[in-house]
Amino acid sequence: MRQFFSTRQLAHAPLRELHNGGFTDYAETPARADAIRAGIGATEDPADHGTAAIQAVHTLDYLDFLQAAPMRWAEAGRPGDVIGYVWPVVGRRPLTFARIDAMVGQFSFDAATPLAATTWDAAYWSAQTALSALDAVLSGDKAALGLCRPPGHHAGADYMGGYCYLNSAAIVAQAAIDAGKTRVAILDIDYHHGNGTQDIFYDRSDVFYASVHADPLTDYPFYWGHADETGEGEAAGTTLNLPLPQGATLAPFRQAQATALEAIAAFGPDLLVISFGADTWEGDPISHFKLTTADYAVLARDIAACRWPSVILTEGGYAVGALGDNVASFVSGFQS
Ligand code: Q9C
Ligand code: ZN
Repeated sequence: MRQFFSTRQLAHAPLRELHNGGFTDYAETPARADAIRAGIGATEDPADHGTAAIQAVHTLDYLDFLQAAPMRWAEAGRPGDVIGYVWPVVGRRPLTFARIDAMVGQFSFDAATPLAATTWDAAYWSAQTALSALDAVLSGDKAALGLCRPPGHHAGADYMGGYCYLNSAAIVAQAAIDAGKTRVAILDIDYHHGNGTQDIFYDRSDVFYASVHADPLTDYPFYWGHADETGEGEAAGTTLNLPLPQGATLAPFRQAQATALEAIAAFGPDLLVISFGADTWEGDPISHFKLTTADYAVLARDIAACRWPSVILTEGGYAVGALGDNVASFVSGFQS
């Protein structure tokens, strides 16, 4: 399987995040990418597809914000990375702010996603990595892997959050549609619900979003990913959320994934995008499922058996010591 990664994705390296009431070491580290590379072997540099595919998903004012905010933060005399402290809960209006603190609240939904001068380039190349994996599949490969770090599935059209800035899965799904695919499915098996991906395609009947994740009543991102969120308007029924309780092992996870695959089969996709997070692993430091390294090969074989051309993109996974083996296990299941 062709695998893509750019070393430019490593420069994004926030130090701290606001976690459960205090600042802690940032969990989404460059070492995660190094660990995955050590596990999966050689990767190819992605091609530069430019910004068109990114702009097909994200708004121009949000993309301007991602690039300019670190400079504005420094101009405001603030130390460290851009991080918000106030959010427009009641409803976001398209107001234009000059003050950085107002801007960051307007374009984010949590305080766990610091933005530095190095972030834009890393997120840009993470998206290019995903687009190169799509190219491989569009040119006939059964599957390809994008090592997407920083991850993407919490980022919406005009907001960052959950360590995510540009939504690579959404960018790939939209690029596939723009390349002539008529129906694209996204299977999200990160521990956390991919609220950004869901939001981007919530009213789109040509993109099916299915997610297996920790019940948002107990786990981040809390406000999205509940079973009664199923899509809106003509897209009603094209979002499927399958929350599981903390402690879930392979058996319930595999059963939920099978439910997702059946729904995707009924939808009839031309292409599958997989948001793969290894934060479902039993030893993950911020998550609470109980999957083993060997379980990822089982899950991947179940998906590969459906025979949809598949673009695999990495999302979370914070047990750095096991991350390479976990991603390698998933890839091996796809190939066997
Ligand atoms: N107390 C991804 O896996 N922090 N993002 C949670 C829980 C944010 C995870 C804090 C977790 C984001 C891509
Ligand atoms: Zn996650």
